[in-house]
Order: sequence, then C-alpha cells, then structure tokens
Amino acid sequence: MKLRINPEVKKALDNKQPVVALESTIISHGMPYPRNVETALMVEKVIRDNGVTPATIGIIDGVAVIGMTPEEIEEFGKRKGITKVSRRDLPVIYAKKLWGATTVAGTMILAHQAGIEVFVTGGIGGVHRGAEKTMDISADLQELAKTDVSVVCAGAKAILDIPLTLEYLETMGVPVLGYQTDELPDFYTRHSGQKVDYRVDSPKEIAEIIKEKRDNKLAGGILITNPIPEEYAMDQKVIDKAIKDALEQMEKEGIKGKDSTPFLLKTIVELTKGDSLNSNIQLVLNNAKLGANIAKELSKI
Ligand code: PSU
Ligand code: MN
Repeated sequence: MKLRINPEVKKALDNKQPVVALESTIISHGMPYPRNVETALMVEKVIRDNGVTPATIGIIDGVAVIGMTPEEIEEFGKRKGITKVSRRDLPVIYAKKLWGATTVAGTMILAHQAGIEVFVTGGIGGVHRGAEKTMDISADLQELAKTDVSVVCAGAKAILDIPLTLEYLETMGVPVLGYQTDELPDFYTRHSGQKVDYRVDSPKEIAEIIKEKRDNKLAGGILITNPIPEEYAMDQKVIDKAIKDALEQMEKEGIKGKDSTPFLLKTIVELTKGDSLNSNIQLVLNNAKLGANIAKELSKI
C-alpha cells in the first residue's frame, strides 16, 4: 500500500486523536471552481474548529494522499482531466501514476487503509432512476456493505431513486441512521417521505453504534443521514422541476455511467441559477460539524 499520510494526520492517528476523512470527487467533479476549493477549505476549517483533524483524500501521480495540503486542494479544484476514482479505478490509476479524485467508495477504501473511521461528504451515490433498465447503481452502496467506515451525508442525492436505494442498503446490511429525524433527508430538502431504520439524537449515540459494529466484527459502514438546515433547504417544487429537466437533458445528450452524477449536479446548478450549489455547500458544512463530533465521541470510548 502506497499511502502518503500527512504528518498532522499521522500524528493524530498515532495519538488516537479524532480524524475525519473527506473526499475529492466533490471538489473536482461535484462543484465548479473556485467555490469547490473554497468549500473544501471551509469544510476542513469547520472540522478543525471542532477540535478534529481533517484528512482530504485523493490520488496524486498514482500515490494515495491522506490529508492534502491547501495547495493540493486548490490544484484538485482547478486541474482538468482528473479521473473520478471508485474501487474499480484504483489499480489502474496507481499503475498509470495518474491523478484521481476519490468518490465515496474510493475514499472509504483509503480512509480504512489509513485507519480513519469517520468520513464526511454531501450525498452518497445510489440506485439511479431507471436503474431497472440501465443497472446504474453506484459502487458506493457495495462499499458501504464491506468497508468499515461510517459516512455522514445529507441523504442520497435527490437525483436518485430513493426507495430503491434504501432497499439496496437493506439487502447489503447497511444501517441507515437519521440524525434527529425519523425520515431520510433528501439532500437539497429535509424530507423524502421515506423512513430511516433508526433515529439517533446525539453524536455519542452514533459513536456507540459504530463501536458496537466494530467490536462485533460486523463488516461494513454505517450511513448517518443529516438533514440540511431548514434555512438552506430548497423549495421542493423548484428542485423537483430542476431534477426532472436535468434528467431529460441527460437522456437527450446520451450521458451515462460515471459521467451521470457530475452532469446532473452541474445541470441542476445551472437550472437553479446557483441555488442548488448554495444548498449543497451548506449541507456539507453541516455534515462536517456532525462528523467531527462523532469522531470526537468515538475517540473517547
Ligand atoms: N455528493 C455531492 N457531490 C458529489 C458526490 C457526492 O454532494 O459530487 C460524488 C461522490 O463522490 C459520490 C459520487 O461517491 O458523486 C457518486 O458517483 P456515482 O453515482 O457515479 O457512483
Ligand atoms: Mn453509476
């Protein structure tokens, strides 16, 4: 394993201090420059302000980096042609010595190898609408089933088929927790109409569940879903319409596979004149705070 662990992250891990992992696909494929970089740095700041060490993960010249520097984050935000890296891409990117932005799945693998148990993102990939025909199901779901990293998110992205995503997670044995909610949040909005498996009300309670999973050798992650703060949530009608239009445009342009999620996110930002980007940024910051507090509680028990 060729991991380049940032000295600050290494020190925290060696001293059993809390560390939170962050992904890089959200930087290079999820948001436009320069707000992607601003957001990534703000997320790190929120984590630090809560007394936890952030580790933004990505691949530079074929080397997995655990804890990028601000300069590297800037480069990830600007550089063209960085490969979006999920599990299947890792060996190729290493051998070809390329740059890779890690998805939820890719980041979980590397976080686990580095010994990081908590990971914060915006939304996970899931079962796409129309998957009964396209079979487009994110590798994030398989990863949650086997890799021991807990993921804090604002629900599965609303562009997905949420009920099918929940069914898939159930089949794969992934616990889905709702933070201070009984309902699965819907990324841009607080409500999806779908129930979560369990409601949890404090970071401590979540840390105890993570510990039980670890102690009982139940492989895989836990999905912690955290609703976007009310003041930043989008109008349901506006976002529903934007998603519908973006999906139609995707179909027309024949966009498929790994390009789907970046295309949809970008088109929705355009259609909502930037409103969805603002919501996306706020929900990630909100997740960073929760993730940091979970990591802190976990380091105490
Ligand atoms: N959440 C966001 N923005 C993103 C993503 C998630 O707010 O860009 C990324 C994550 O990296 C996630 C990926 O793992 O989209 C899912 O891609 P796919 O559907 O191709 O597996
Ligand atoms: Mn896919």
